[in-house]
Amino acid sequence: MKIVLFALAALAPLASAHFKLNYPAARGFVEDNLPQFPCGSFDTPSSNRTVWPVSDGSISLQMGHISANVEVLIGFGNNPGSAFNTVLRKTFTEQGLGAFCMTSFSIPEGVNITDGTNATIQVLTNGDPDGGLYNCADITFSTSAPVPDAGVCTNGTGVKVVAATSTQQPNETTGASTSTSASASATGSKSAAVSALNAGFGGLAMAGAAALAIVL
Ligand SMILES: *[C@@H]1O[C@H](CO)[C@@H](O)[C@H](O)[C@H]1NC(C)=O
Ligand SMILES: *[C@@H]1O[C@H](CO)[C@@H](O)[C@H](O)[C@H]1NC(C)=O
Ligand SMILES: *[C@@H]1O[C@H](CO)[C@@H](O)[C@H](O)[C@H]1NC(C)=O
Ligand SMILES: *[C@@H]1O[C@H](CO)[C@@H](O)[C@H](O)[C@H]1NC(C)=O
Ligand SMILES: *[C@@H]1O[C@H](CO)[C@@H](O)[C@H](O)[C@H]1NC(C)=O
Ligand SMILES: [Cu+2]
Repeated sequence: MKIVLFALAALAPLASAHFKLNYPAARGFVEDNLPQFPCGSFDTPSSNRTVWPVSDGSISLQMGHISANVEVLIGFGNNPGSAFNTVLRKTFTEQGLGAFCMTSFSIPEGVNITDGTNATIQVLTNGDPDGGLYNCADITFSTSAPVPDAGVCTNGTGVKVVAATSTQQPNETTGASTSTSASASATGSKSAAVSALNAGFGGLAMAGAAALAIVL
């Protein structure tokens, strides 16, 4: 299995891209530091917060792995530190490379949000054999937040969401256990690998999926 993962990494240059939080704007982005809890090495809130809607918000990512688990948490206040205690979207599996925009966020019942409430969104993903990746965005809630510019919130061709095979947080699992191959074997079929092939991820990703299918 390890050998296959190394082969995948060698085949797919995008695999090193991990993931990127594009909207709301991340505190910062240093690719090599994404594994650093809680915010990919950016521990200080930005003074430049994105005004984000109280209902029907969206969060736009760039995905660099053919499959990754994703979870979205939030911490309220000016500086939640590492206390991202409220789940905005529980763990699911995303498949496909490129733009991925999650939509229809709303604040959980019982949380008291008013115009001007500050908070920080934490996006967790896996996708790497070593486990969790983190990126955070500082926001100010507003009932009159502007909609994101055209093109900010889109999905790439072949990007899709499926139920996660694990309910664990993405930083408690590795990409290897939740990859296309894992879900294919868990469901007792090759359907996930086949759909990856059909989704047109490109020759490199197809070669990787084919390698996994042969091992299985
Ligand atoms: C502040 O954030 C906005 C929206 O993300 C961005 O367009 C702008 O460049 C940022 N300004 C600074 C000084 O960081
Ligand atoms: C929210 O954060 C901004 C700085 O980013 C600050 O100016 C403002 O006072 C904060 N709002 C509250 C309610 O603390
Ligand atoms: C919600 O927060 C606002 C501002 O802090 C406060 O005035 C209001 O009483 C709170 N509402 C509830 C139901 O706690
Ligand atoms: C992107 O795809 C996901 C999963 O199907 C979907 O929930 C989301 O609404 C899509 N985003 C856009 C901008 O259509
Ligand atoms: C994973 O992230 C959650 C949410 O921020 C955090 O509570 C937990 O401690 C993290 N686990 C690890 C192993 O870092
Ligand atoms: Cu990665």
